[in-house]
Amino acid sequence: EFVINLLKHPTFLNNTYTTKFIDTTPELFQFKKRRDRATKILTYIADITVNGHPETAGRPRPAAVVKAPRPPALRAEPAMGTRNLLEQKGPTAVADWMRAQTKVLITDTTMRDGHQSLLATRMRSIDMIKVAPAYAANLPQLFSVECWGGATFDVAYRFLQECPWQRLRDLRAAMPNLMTQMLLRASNGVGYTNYPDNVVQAFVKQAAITGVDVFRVFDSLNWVENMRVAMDAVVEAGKVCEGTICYTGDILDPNRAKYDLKYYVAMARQLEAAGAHVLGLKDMAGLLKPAAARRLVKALKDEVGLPIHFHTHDTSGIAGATILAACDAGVDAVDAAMDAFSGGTSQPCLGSIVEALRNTDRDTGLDIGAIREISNYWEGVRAQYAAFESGLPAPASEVWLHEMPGGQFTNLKAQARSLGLEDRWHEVAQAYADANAMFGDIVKVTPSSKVVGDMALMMVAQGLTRAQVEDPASEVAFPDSVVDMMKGNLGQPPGGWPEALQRKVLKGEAPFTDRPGSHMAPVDLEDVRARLIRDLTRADEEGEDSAVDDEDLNGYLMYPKVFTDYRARHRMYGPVRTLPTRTFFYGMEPGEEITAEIDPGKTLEVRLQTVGETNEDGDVKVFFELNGQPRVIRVPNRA
Ligand code: BTN
Ligand code: 3PY
Ligand code: ZN
Repeated sequence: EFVINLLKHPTFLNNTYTTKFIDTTPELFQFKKRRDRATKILTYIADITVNGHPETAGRPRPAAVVKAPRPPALRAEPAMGTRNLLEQKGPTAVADWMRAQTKVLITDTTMRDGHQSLLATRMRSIDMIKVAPAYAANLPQLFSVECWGGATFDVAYRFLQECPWQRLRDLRAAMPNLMTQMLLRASNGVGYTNYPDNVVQAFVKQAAITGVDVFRVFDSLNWVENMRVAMDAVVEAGKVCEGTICYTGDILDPNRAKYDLKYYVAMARQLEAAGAHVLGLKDMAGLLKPAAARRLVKALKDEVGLPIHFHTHDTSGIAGATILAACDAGVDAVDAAMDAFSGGTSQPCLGSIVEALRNTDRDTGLDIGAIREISNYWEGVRAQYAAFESGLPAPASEVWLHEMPGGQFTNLKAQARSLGLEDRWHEVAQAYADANAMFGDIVKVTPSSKVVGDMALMMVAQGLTRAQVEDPASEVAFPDSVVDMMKGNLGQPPGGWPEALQRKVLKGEAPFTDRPGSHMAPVDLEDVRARLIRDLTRADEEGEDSAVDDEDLNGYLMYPKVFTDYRARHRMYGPVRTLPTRTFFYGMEPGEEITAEIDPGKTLEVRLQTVGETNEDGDVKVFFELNGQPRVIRVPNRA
């Protein structure tokens, strides 16, 4: 085993072996028993088979007949697409090209917002990577594929035990002709709080290097001041900067005058002046009604020179009409999810939009047959995630009561469930509306939406009304996220925070009113890296796997504990991202056989023979065949 590890060491493979080798790589010469990756993966399968996956316990299970779907056949070599244009002529040329099209351009959101909004963000990379070549070959006319950012970054490390950067790298390689797109929360990165400017800059730079082409940049309070650092970094990287307005309220309702047409046009002008190539119009909750979309898109087209990219959610069931109204008013690009991942809290149905526009002057030109095949694949994928379905059974006009973002809906519902409040969901919806009113009617999108959600759950759990929360005489222990927001750490909403509530929450502490990043010291990136390597080395008694590349460093800067927990589990279980989804969440049945390609061309064939009895130490022996050879793995029975 020692010799094999030595031969595989990168230093050796790189031909940089010298006599100093023993001095510089002492970890190879500690004769400690080291488990190979196959053993680690078998340990994971054995553990899940015996103990179950903590995330699927007590949840609906995919039917036994549900098999991993096969991706569609490739119809042609990938034709030139938007990515080629970006590479050859740059982001301004992409924007000019968008404006010159009569067709409506389409972004497919299935790999990001689709599953974020329907399956609590739990889709695994392997299910995306398998179908990505079919996108490149069969749908080369797509404007972009949204496949990164938002909640997917955190969830990949935290719950799926995989590296989000590797997902991006693999998707980028599989779709060389299509622009990839990410959702970036401006100075909140892909996290829930403000990061120092140089952390945001480093993150954008790395995302561009690893493979993001279009950055949709928004701020959770629509504060353009807090978007500039991220937007500048995108422009600097030579990628498409989609400066984005988050839509809330109702421009047709005189009682919601805070967010009127003038407000949105003024913000669009600010984003144009800030250097956006494209104007994003992000209706994260699906509140924009068809008549309002007609007015808003027309005004933005008339008053601003940028192409407009519209994003909405179908929670109400009427978003398809809103998209068609926006198309009538001249919108340049719209977001949709592949049929099997559309509707409800997700985006409207991509295939139906394509059909609705066919043979009109805004015909998308997309191949409906190719769309159907890809959607059939997604249908099979979705069936495997039955445990994470918790969305709407039917369209709901209640969205205009609570105004909850589609991407938050399933997550908040899962949080409510874990607090025993799932059957009181409509009370949570009302409390969410009350909390919003209490905060002064704010834009609700990550992270501000999480703050409103935290407040709402607390109000329902503790039976608190808005009046009680606001009453200066009643003691309320506010959630940390509320204190943070009132302190000014997410920035400033239009008109500022309600002063009385802010005083009560902060208990006399003075809030910030400037840009949070302006009073955060830059992080010494190389110092953080050195300390992280030291910590990982110390935590790993086997003395391997403590390398920290730029992607790792940026992951750690976003989510320090989530990242180090991920690395600790990775040492234990190996590259479990390569397992089929059913195996990852449910383990294996006796007699079942699966494969896992742990490296290109290196495939493990795993057969589960039987699961033994639990011995007096509480351990279970699990009997496998690995590439035809018997292997026994012992795991604790924690059930
Ligand atoms: C998490 O929820 O922490 C991520 C899922 C991986 C946890 C692993 S799965 C095998 C083992 N059994 C558990 O209960 N936890 C770990
Ligand atoms: C996110 O930031 O994750 C969102 O989806 C906001 O809509
Ligand atoms: Zn969305």
